[in-house]
Amino acid sequence: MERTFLMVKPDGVQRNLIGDIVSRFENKGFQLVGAKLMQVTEELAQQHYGEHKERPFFGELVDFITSGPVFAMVWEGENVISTARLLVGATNPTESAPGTIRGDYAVTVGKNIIHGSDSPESAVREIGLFFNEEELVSYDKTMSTWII
Ligand code: RTP
Ligand code: MG
Repeated sequence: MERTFLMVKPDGVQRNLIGDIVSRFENKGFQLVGAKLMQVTEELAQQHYGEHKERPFFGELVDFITSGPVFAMVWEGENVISTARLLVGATNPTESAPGTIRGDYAVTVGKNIIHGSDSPESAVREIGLFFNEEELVSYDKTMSTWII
């Protein structure tokens, strides 16, 4: 089953959007397999956003993502990588459609609430950067005896 890495950025945590964002992915039908509130270090930020290190906004991006706690998550499901990007919305909130997370909550590209892996390769790389294997849980909700 496919997995992706999603992260509520410091602006989303500060604006109390963790619950809403988790609900959107639960309601869609995806399964949470790992999550934690954490402070991103400068080193982790530079690794995570390494592909942008030559871009003029790289310094601001690293400063922003380390400015407060983030909520890091791994979600599992059919086509979850591309579908999660649809739910996240376009990078620039001036272009993200209403109904998407960025379309509903963000106004500026530098503070766009949430990160989502953009490919299977990115998902594997980012999950490995943020989580140890023992922090991820595979489980089958249909086997839960307390709801039978
Ligand atoms: P993310 O990696 O955060 O999920 O965002 P994304 O794939 O939609 O966009 P990406 O191209 O990977 O850019 C990473 C983040 O850099 C900031 N950005 N600023 N000032 C600018 O022109 C600019 N362009 C990108 C955004 O916060 C974007 O999420
Ligand atoms: Mg990206």
